[in-house]
Amino acid sequence: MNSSRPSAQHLAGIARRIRRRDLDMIYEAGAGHLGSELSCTDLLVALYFGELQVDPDEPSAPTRDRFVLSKGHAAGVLYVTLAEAGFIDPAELATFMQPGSRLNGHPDRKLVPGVETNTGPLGHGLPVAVGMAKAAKLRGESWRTWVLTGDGELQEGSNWEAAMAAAHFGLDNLALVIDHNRFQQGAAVADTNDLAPLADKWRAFGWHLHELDGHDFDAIFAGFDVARSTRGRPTCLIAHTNKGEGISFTRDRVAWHHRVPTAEEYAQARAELTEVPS
Ligand SMILES: Cc1ncc(C[n+]2csc(CCOP(=O)(O)OP(=O)(O)O)c2C)c(N)n1
Ligand SMILES: [Mg+2]
Repeated sequence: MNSSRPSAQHLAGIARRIRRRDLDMIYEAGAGHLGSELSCTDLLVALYFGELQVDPDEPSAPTRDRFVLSKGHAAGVLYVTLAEAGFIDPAELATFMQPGSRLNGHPDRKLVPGVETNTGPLGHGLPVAVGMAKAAKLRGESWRTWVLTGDGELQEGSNWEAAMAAAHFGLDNLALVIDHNRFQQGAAVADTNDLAPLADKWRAFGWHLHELDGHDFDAIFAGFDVARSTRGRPTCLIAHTNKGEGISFTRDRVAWHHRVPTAEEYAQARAELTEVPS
């Protein structure tokens, strides 16, 4: 474990703040993917505040680590995280999904500093990330590429072509994090087009496989360390998460994939997301 990383308690405070601002933003905008965003908040916090070598003052530095949010429908929580990390002004979050805003429902790399590639159509983040990691290898550069997909997203065949290529090229500078919350849009993944046995599939495709609790910062960092120390092949981290994590009545409820809270629901959710006592 990298001892220079912030404590789990500190990161839990950041994650709580991000969940709260994300909830506010979706309520104010009247749109967004609340369940999808709460599901991956802890993973984003671990990446941006404990792993990625990125600099908000130089977001295009050639040697930065690359992060691709392949599940682009969770753009809102990426924007809140980028604001918390200093890439964009927090005041701008009030423009989320408004006409003329840079903060669209899906992220745009030409508009938002820190966004590495446009996503939204599922199944394209991993293929793009394979290209990034291959480019780093060709140039002999040591930056790393990280990509976060949904689990339902893995039903897209493009992921499996990319998985095959990444193993073929021996891309040990590439790590895939799967937000395995067991739900997609409108239904459970297992009832739609089952991925099981998911871990065996990645092993069969030549990846190093590690499973972790996607809401436990120590476990997430242990997984990141596995990815960084694996040689000769890419690493897949299956992060076991809960869709809607952090608010009691959105957790594991598929309806909250993209539902907007009523005034009463918003008040209850806001009360649950109080400050973490220091
Ligand atoms: C190619 C494509 N098909 C359909 C959609 C519509 N869509 C947006 S989110 C979603 C479900 C994604 O589920 P999952 O990957 O499990 O993400 P989660 O929200 O659970 O993290 C779908 C089908 C899309 N964005 N792209
Ligand atoms: Mg899912």
